[in-house]
Amino acid sequence: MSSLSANGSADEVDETGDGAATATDDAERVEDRYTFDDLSVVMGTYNEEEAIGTVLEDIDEVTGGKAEIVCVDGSSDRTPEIAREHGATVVEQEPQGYGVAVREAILTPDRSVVVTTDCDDTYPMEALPEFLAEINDGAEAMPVFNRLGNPGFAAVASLLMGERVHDTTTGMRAYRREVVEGIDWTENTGLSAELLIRPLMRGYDVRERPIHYAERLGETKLDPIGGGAAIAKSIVTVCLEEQLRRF
Ligand SMILES: Nc1nc2c(ncn2[C@@H]2O[C@H](COP(=O)(O)OP(=O)(O)OP(=O)(O)O)[C@@H](O)[C@H]2O)c(=O)[nH]1
Ligand SMILES: [Mg+2]
Repeated sequence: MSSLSANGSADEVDETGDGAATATDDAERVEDRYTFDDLSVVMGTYNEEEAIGTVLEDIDEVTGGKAEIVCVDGSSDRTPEIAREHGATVVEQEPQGYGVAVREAILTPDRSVVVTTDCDDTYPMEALPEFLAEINDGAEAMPVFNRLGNPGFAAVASLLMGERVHDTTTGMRAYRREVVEGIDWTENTGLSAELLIRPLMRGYDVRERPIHYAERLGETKLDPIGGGAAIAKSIVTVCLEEQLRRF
């Protein structure tokens, strides 16, 4: 995809069952490459005691302990204690849905690059170096859109946006902080779709990369019917809002 606007580029990375993204604003190109010292890995955590130790250990191992980790937690189990034992910053919050937690998680740290993920061991933390490389590449190169993977809502979103994407709902993405902070977000369950669609439709460089998606540890927090309907509604609403914004 190559729709560009004055504000530059965002990139996104994807995967094979769920996607992953990066958002970069090349209006303000960076000379130095970002490193793991510039990276915050953030997530909502809601009764994930089965998975959180593994997830946080993987992040530490892959980034040499350099990435900052932020968990916005609504748990009644031992999740927050385990997170603190692993050195993560824990923000306590009543459980109010995925997007409310992830919004807080994105806005809590102030490092230049933020990666969102789930705390259920579904996403491969080994992909973090590649995500960071894409952010660095996107900050330095011409905006490009690479398409890989193939999810469900993507077809509808692609039609509405006029740009083909393959996964609108992935929880694993990398963004340039100034991009996510420069846009008003409104969705909750559909936040992942919104965080893809708005930057893409504003001309940011969004890239998809294939990653492996593992079976979840612990129980889902998403109601498949209600959650699916909420995501579909978010996709349609956000796409229409962004189309109207162009006029
Ligand atoms: N703090 C907080 N975290 C939440 C809430 N809802 C979901 N999460 C977390 O957000 C992430 C995504 O939730 P999941 O249950 O994995 O949803 P999903 O990825 O759509 O579905 P599955 O992985 O298939 O179960 C997980 O780390 C959850 O613990 C919430 O209300 N509050
Ligand atoms: Mg999940």
